[in-house]
Amino acid sequence: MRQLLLSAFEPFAGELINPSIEAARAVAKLEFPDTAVNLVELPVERYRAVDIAIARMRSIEPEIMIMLGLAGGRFRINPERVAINVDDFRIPDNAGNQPLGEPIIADGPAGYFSTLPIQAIADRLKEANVPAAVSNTAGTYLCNRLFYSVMHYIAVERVTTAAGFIHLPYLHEQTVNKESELPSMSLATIVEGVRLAVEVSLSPPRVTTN
Ligand code: PCA
Repeated sequence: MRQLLLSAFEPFAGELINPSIEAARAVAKLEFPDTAVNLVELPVERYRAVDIAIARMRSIEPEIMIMLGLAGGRFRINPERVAINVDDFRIPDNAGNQPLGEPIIADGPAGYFSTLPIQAIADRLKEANVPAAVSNTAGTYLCNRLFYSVMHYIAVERVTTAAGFIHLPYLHEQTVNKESELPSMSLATIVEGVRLAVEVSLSPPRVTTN
């Protein structure tokens, strides 16, 4: 069996839901040929999130790791190109941590690129009428920190996991009662997008342009 690990975050910033958990739970129940889809649900906490994710990676040794998170305000599903070595939290995390302009790993490289077929994922989603685009910034909050930390672990320990991060828009139920105009997507569309991202990651096209 091929092992795939999906990670997702609990709600944060006063929200009651996080599309990443809702979508990951749904996709983890689907069947993919010869593949076990494992799910790790993470707290929105600076240190514990990374510790829990890497502990699961050590035990599962996944061939593919797809990290999911919410980026409220995004219009499309965004496979992220790059993680950067900065913690700069606009708001405190769920444990009250709010680092401002600190490196994630002192003396670590400035950044890491996703090793998922990000352009092929975006293209496949669009083909299926799921709005998607490669994004060139995962921000400087916990999603970027998790993404950077996982890529650093892979680099330093020389494991062969292909890994990357995908940001998701708000769900409709998160925006209907907000005062400002915000983009949102249905859970069904997000689930279909994540399902297709898993499918493409399991059999990437031979030639990919990252
Ligand atoms: N999104 C946040 C962290 C948790 C989540 O789902 C982010 O984009 O950093």
